[in-house]
Amino acid sequence: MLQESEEALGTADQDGLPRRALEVLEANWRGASTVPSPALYPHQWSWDSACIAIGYSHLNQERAEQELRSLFAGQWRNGLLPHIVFADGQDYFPGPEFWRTDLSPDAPRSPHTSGIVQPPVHATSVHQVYRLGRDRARSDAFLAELLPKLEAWHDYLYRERNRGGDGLIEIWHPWESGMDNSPLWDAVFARIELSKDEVPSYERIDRKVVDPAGRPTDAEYDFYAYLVKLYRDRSYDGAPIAADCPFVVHDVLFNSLLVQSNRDLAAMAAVVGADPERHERRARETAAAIERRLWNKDDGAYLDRDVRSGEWIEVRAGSSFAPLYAGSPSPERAAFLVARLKDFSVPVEPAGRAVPSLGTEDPSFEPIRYWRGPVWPIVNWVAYRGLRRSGYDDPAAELRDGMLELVRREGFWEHYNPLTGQGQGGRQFAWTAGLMLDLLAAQEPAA
Ligand code: 9WN
Repeated sequence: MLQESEEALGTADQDGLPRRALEVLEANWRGASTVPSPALYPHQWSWDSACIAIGYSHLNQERAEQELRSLFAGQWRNGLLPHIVFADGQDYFPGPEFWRTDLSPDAPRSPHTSGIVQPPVHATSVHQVYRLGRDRARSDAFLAELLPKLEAWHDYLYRERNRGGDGLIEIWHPWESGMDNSPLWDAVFARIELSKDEVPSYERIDRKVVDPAGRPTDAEYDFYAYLVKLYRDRSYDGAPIAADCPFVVHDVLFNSLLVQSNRDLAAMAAVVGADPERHERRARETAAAIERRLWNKDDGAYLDRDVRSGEWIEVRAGSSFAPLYAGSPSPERAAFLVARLKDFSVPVEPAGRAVPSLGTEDPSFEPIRYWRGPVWPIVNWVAYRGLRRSGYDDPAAELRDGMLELVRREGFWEHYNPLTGQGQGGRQFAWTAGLMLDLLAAQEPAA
């Protein structure tokens, strides 16, 4: 299959990158789903799995479908798609005993899951897996099975997280953004007074597994744990959490991914003869709300907003270019953003560029510490697709070449140092492999 896959991607000259990516995915495969990285993250993560399936969509239909099926096995009765589906007996904080999602009547009894969400890239993933599937009968069955689950997932977001009713969806935990300790959240945390007795006791495992210099701080983990306790104390009931949660954010990346997922959902609904209108309308509404409420004209940037304080979050993160991916900016705004992206990105020798998670000139920039500077594959994949959809093929190719160069040189790491290119964080990282397979496929001229 490997040789076949290199031929399928037309990339046999890529220093064996497709084969090396597939080896990582194979090593992290646990029979029905893939762990992000063996020691650090020994369970299934939501947006990681969507990206892994995107990678597999080019090469292994069965695996791609199984990855998504396993994830949706953890879906709640109210549609919530949890950010972690737990495997039994693995060390990770916070595990099922900390989440206690059994307190919610909506959570499944099995498998155990977390009680929050991650960025909604799933409909896009399912659609790609469906489109590229070679066994069409199998693809049709997969679509029929996943479509109602995806609809329930989006219905959950538009029902429970749409406070203003205008289609801008809110997140309730930094982990829901997927960008745990980004400086985006510093001002939100600074507003919350946290006394020691509000923080439940817990023990971190991550720092024993990878270099602590690349991980969030203890003070940040106190907030993470405190917020989980807040949900737990409300039995994961949406209304009291919406009323009491001090962390409520309109995030640019989350909403941008959702716009495209709505479009993909609409396209899939049309395939089975269902009405796509609800999904098309949501795509339009959320895109319009991004333009109206997250574009800061004084800064000339898309910025997150702290819903509780009503203030802008004045941090330019790598994720702030995501509206290009959503296709929501006007051509003028897109051109402006593309010019900014060029300055924001860093060179990767010998040829290519990469988008760091935070601008290197930002006073909070740290090249090693997780979401405070390092280059993350997902941020670059979103920027790559955004440039492509907006017609900027050359800068898109530069990002693709930059990412592939980092991986070729260093291997499949969780993230990369934007100043040196060094691989960092967790090793043998699955969604890095998945997204690189997608970028490799994108090198092929359109058929
Ligand atoms: C918490 C699995 C996940 C990614 C996130 C990344 C990190 C978890 C953690 O790892 O978050 O969900 O324990 O730090 O920030 O984007 O999905 O790879």
